[in-house]
Amino acid sequence: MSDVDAIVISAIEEFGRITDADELERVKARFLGKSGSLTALLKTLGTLAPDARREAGARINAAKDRIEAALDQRRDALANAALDARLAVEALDVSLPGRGRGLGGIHPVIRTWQRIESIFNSIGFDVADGPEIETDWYNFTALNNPENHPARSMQDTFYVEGSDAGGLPLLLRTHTSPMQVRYACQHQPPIKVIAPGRTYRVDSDATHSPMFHQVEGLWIDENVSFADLKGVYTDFLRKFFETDALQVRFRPSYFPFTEPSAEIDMMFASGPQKGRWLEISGAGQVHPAVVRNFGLDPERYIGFAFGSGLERLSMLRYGIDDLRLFFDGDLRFLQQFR
Ligand code: 2U9
Repeated sequence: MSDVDAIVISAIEEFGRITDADELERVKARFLGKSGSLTALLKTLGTLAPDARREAGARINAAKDRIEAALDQRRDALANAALDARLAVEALDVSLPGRGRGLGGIHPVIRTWQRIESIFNSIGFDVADGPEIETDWYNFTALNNPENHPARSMQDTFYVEGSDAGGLPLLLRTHTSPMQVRYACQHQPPIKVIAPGRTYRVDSDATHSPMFHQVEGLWIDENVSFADLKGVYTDFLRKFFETDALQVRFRPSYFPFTEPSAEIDMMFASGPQKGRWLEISGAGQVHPAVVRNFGLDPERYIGFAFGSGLERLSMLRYGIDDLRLFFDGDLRFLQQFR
């Protein structure tokens, strides 16, 4: 075997052993580089006679072509192997079923909130909004709550740090009424508004949550009567529960902000709750002292207010028997309202 053949064979052998592309380029130099073995042979050509030089030159060039062909082949093989390895690591099975995104839903209490807004909107009521941290005046004083009323005690109300301009404590609103006070102070009669929202009281057991939702309504004008209250509220209940076969009764009651005041009961004519009076709301004619706090003359302006719990309305509408289900975040419960 000639020197030239031996070089070609050893190049092909070495290339075959190499598994790294950079290493392959380094080994290539040992054969074809400036001081490579084939280049060394080329340099000896000058010492040969012309015929022998031609023949040896041709053989060396052919060897160079074979080494370069082997090199290309190995380069391709290494590149393919690298690509295969990458594909294996980054494999993506496009035939797998997608994970999907869980479809969210509206919480049942918020559904009730939305239904109530749309029912009252349809009969001309505006919707008020306002802060959850309130001043003593908007939450109590403006609503004719006497100084010694238990609602004002630490046991019943969450007080927060800080105080208003008059040095009175700030608190988490105990009802949505302060939103209506703010609204009434900023608008001229007719004042026709509902105020839905979160409210807070120091109360926590099977039937009370420290945070719950209320909707209150207020209609003040020159001639709004208790009969209007009965009509509006009965109409609301029939729309909300989607039945006209629903009876409503008013029982005398007491609230500092209304006079006279009433508890509203309702009775379904069919279904599992049929035939039982159910307490649903409080209401009354707005107290003249409260009307005066809006900056209005109670001799001229009169009207009614009502207040209902959104959890209570939701429980009756959906047949839910435990208040805590609304606050547990249990998907088995919530998914039923998607
Ligand atoms: C203004 C004047 C009067 C709102 C009213 C009630 C009666 C009432 C309770 C029902 C169940 C609250 O969620 S509950 O615990 N509410 O009984 N609320 S009258 O009276 C107002 C409101 C605003 C300016």
